[in-house]
Amino acid sequence: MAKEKRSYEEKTADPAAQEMLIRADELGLSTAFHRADEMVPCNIGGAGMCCKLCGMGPCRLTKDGQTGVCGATIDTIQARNFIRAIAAGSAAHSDHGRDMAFTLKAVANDETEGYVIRDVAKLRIVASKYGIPIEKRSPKEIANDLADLYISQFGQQRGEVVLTKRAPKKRQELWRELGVVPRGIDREVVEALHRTHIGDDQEPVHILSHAVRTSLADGWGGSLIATDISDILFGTPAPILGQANLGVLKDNMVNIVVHGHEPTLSQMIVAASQDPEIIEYAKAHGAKGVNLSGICCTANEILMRQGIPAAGNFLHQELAILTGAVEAMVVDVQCIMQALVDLASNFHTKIITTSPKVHITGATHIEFDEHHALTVAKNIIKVAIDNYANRGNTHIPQVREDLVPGFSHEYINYMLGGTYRASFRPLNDAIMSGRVRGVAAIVGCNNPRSKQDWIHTYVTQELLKQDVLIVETGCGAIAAAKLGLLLGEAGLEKVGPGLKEVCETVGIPPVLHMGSCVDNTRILTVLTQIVEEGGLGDDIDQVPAVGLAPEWMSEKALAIGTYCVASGAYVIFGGSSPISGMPDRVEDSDIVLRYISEGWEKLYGGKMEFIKDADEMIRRTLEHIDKKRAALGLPVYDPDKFGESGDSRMLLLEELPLEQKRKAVYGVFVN
Ligand code: NFS
Repeated sequence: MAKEKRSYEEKTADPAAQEMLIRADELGLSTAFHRADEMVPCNIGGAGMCCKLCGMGPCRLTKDGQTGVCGATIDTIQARNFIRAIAAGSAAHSDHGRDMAFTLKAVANDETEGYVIRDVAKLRIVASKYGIPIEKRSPKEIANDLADLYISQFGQQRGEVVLTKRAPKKRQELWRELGVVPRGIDREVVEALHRTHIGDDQEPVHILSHAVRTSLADGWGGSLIATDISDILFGTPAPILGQANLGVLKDNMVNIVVHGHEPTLSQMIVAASQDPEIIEYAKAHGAKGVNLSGICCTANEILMRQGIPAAGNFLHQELAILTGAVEAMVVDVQCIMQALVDLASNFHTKIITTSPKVHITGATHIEFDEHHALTVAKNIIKVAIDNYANRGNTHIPQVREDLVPGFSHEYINYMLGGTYRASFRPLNDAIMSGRVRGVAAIVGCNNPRSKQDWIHTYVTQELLKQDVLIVETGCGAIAAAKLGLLLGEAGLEKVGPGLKEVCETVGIPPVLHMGSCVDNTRILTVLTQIVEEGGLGDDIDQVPAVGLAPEWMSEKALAIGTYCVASGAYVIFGGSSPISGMPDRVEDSDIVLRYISEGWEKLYGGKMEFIKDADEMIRRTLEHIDKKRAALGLPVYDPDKFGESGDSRMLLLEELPLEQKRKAVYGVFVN
C-alpha cells in the first residue's frame, strides 16, 4: 500500500529543491523524494529485528522471546546489525584515508602529476607528534616517513593505532582500561565481520564493545589520516567566501558537478578547469568557460579550500541533473545514488565514474590515477565540454546563498588568539563565564524520509538563540549554508546575547563550517584542545558539548556517532533508530537500546540516543549542556546577564551626547 504523497513543502525546506521537484513532476521523472514516498520501509529490518547472516534465515523476530533458527536472540541480532553498519562506515572513511596516504607517499617520491605539499607547517606539526624527525629535512623526506607510518596503521596487527595518542591523556587511559584501543584499522573492521558471522560472538554487550573499538579506528584512525593528509596536500582551510545551492549552475558555461568524497580528483579538476588550454577549448565549443561546483562532501572539500561553490547536499544530486544544465557529473566514492544514470538518460548529462572501486552500470568510466592526475582531470573536463553542444532546455533555479566556510581547528585556534598567542583560552573563558552556554556539533546527511534541511536548520537556529555555539560538517553544513546561516556576522541578530558578544569580539560567525564528514575529526581535535586549555575539566566528557545528526541515513554516520560517544560526547540522532526493536517491547528489556545510552554513559561519559522530535532534541541538548556546566561548578546559564558589551554597547553609545558617551566609556571620574 503506497503512502500518501507529501507536498513539496513537506518534502524539503529548500525553495530551490521545491522548484526542482515541481519540474520533476512536470517531466514525469522520479527522484529519491518520490521513491521514499512509494517505498514503505520494512519495519522489521528497520528496527534491527531481521537477521540475514546465514542461509537458515532470514529470521524475523517479531514476538517477545522468539529466536532465530540458530537460537540468536533479538538483542544479539540487533547488536550484530549495529556493529556491521559501524564496520561498513568505518571502512568507508578509513579506505578514503588509505587512498590519501598512498597519494602522500607518491607525492613524496615524485611519482605524481600535479600535486605539491601545500601545508609544510602542518606536515611538520603532524610528523613531530609521532617523533618523526623534522629538523634539516625536506618536506618530501618528512612526508615519506609520515606516509609510511600512516599506511602501516591499516595493516598493523598489535599495539595501538598511533593516532589515538592525540586524544586527551585521561581518555587514552580509559580506552586502555576498557580494552577498546584499536590495534590496527583494518584489523578491527575484519574482526567486526568475523565476530558477526554465524556462530561467533553472541553477547550483545561484548559485540558492542568491539563496535566501539572499530569506530575508534575510524575517528582516531582512518578519518583523522584523511583530514591530516588533505590539509597537508591541499592546504589547511581558512575562511573563504563561497556560495551554495543550485543557482550556482550557469547557463552559458560548461557545468561540471563533482560529487562524492575524496579530494584527490576534485582538487585536480579545480586546477585543470583554470588551465588556459581548457578555457580556450570551452570557448571553441561555444561556452564562456567551465563552471565547477560540488555535491556532498567533495563539495565541502573544494568549497572550504578554494571557495568552489556547492550545488547542494546529498538530496541535490538528482536535482542538479534535472536542471538540464549539467554536462558531466563526476563521481568517485560514497553517497552516489544508482538512480543518477537512469535520470541522466533523460538529459544530455554524462555520469562519469572515476574510482576503481565504484562502477555504475550505464555510466562512462574514466579511471582516476594519482600518478597521472592532471591528465585524467583534463580528459574528464574535455568530455564535459564536448557534451555542451548536446544541451537541451535548461531550468536553473535562481536560488543561491553566500557563505564563509573553512574553520579548521588550526584556524579557530589562530583567530581566538592571533598569530603569536594562538589559543583556545577566549573560547574556554566564554563558556566558563556563561557567555557561550555550550557547543553543539550539528552534522550528517539528508534523508528523504524527513523534510530536507528542516531539522538541521531548525535545531541550529533554536540553539543559537540559547547562546550555543554551533560547529557543522557534511551535508548539515551545506543545509545551513543554503539557508544563509554561515554568513559571517550577518545572522547575529538571531543569536543569543552572550554568544553574539563573543562572535562580534572575535569576528566569527555563530555557525562554523568545519568541513566534510571525515573532518568530524576536527571537532574531536577542538574538544581535545578545549580540554588541554584548562578550566573545563580534564576529559572530553566534561565539556558542555553535544553532537547531533538530525537527518542521518548512512552507515558512516553511525560510525561517527559511536566514536564521538566513545570520546565522551552525548550524540543525538534524528529520524529512525536502526535498533528500535519491537514497538511494544518494555524499554527496560531492550538491552542494546539501553546499553548504548545508559551503559555507554557509565563507561565513556557519552551516550547515543535516537530522538525523532526536533524540540525534544533541543530540550535534551540544553539539559545536557546545563548538567555538564553544573558538574564543572560553572555559573548557571543566565540569558539576561550579557549583551551589554561589544558592538551593541557601542551602537547604543553612538546615540548619546558626547559628554555622556565619555562617561560611559571612561567611567564616572572623567568628564
Ligand atoms: Ni557524510 Fe559526506 Fe552527506 Fe551523509 Fe553522505 S555526503 S560523508 S554520509 S549524505 S553527510
